[in-house]
Amino acid sequence: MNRAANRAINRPPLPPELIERENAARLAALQDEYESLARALDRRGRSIDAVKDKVKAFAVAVPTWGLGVGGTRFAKFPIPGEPITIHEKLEDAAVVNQLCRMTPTASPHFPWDKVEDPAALKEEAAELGLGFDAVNSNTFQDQPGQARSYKFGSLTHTDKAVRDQAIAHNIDCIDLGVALGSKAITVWIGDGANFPGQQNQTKAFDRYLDSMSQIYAALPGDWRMFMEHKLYEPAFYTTVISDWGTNLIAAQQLGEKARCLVDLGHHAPNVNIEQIVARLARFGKLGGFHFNDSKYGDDDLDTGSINPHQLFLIFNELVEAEARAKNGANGGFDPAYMIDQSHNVTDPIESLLLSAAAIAGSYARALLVDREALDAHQSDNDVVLAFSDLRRAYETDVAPILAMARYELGGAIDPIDAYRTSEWRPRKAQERGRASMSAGIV
Ligand code: AOS
Ligand code: ZN
Ligand code: ZN
Repeated sequence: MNRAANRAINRPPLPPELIERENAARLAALQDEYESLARALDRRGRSIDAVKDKVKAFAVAVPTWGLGVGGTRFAKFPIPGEPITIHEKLEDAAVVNQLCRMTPTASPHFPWDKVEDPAALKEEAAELGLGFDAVNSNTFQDQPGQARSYKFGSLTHTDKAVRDQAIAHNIDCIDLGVALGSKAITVWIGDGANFPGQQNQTKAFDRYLDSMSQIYAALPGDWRMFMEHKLYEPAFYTTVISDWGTNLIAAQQLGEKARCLVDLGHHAPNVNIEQIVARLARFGKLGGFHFNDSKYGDDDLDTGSINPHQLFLIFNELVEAEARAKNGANGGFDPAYMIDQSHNVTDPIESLLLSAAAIAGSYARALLVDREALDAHQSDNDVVLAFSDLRRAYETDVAPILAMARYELGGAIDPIDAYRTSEWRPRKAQERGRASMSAGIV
């Protein structure tokens, strides 16, 4: 799906010889496993090389805020050598991409990642083989020196002066994004209320539409606006953009460039997220994803760590939508894939490597579904065979496909092992020499 051109890495953060050495020790075993899987898939009428080629063209963006160690609202436990500045975060993002070759872009967050010279930052990222994905605005917390507070809302605040400040920030983010080569802005607001009666729900939504239409008007022609809904938190009684229905209404009002972004942790428990994906895709309003996983709420756990089957079923809908788009329906299909995780107990680089593999693995499994057969079983109402088609794809171990894709793109056959051998983090602990004690929640 939406890989930006596979960029050359002029300034590789890890020595390429290290990856080559690591790969040499694993190549024979990988070839053996790949060929064995190829034969098994061949018997099912599936081409392993076709799936591998699609995986090689797949990309997902890493969040700059996910490269530092995250936390909960109770605490954060920093690790030595974690990146703090945007420059260090880009370096770590480049490590992830050098090893897995499917994360060629970073999604920045402002004002956290703001620099004086965005053109220079773009250049710096390009040297590391990175581009910039959607820019993220932040009106869910107050910044030092900020004139007006977002305590009672930002884009939906009752005071026009606060709304204007939030609108101006979003437009500022678009300008920064243009300088960085980004093509989209993601807007998530925490606006809402903690008490019944605190907020007029209709007026708040109207103010949202009005503010967003002003931001929309500032979008360059080839840009998109991703709007992220979330059921609750930080507002615990009512949230202005609480669910995909509200989000879709807003996106439809705003216009063609406005799309809904699905963060996997932003739904009520047991909601059928793959159904939401199918609906949004069908009507050309699926902007993209924030991948993560959750057990209870917006836990921001590693993608696929809790509910890998749900992730597979989401990709099943995406592959279906992609095929439909190829046949000319829906006017094209290229949702933006981003990770949005908080790495509280792991090295973020390792979590991002595992998550990228979980995401691409779900895509690969979904590609293994025999869609013609599935369609026939559905038409015949043959429940067991239809379900079995999905189950067989889901149960396929696609690890050799992912490893071969990484290898052929110049990445590591075993990224975690190569990363640990590189001793990147201990080296950065020496060089960067301090741990971040900034607030926990991201
Ligand atoms: C918040 O819950 C959302 O998931 C946003 O995507 C947010 O901007 C991101 O988590 C960074 O704080
Ligand atoms: Zn998110
Ligand atoms: Zn979230």
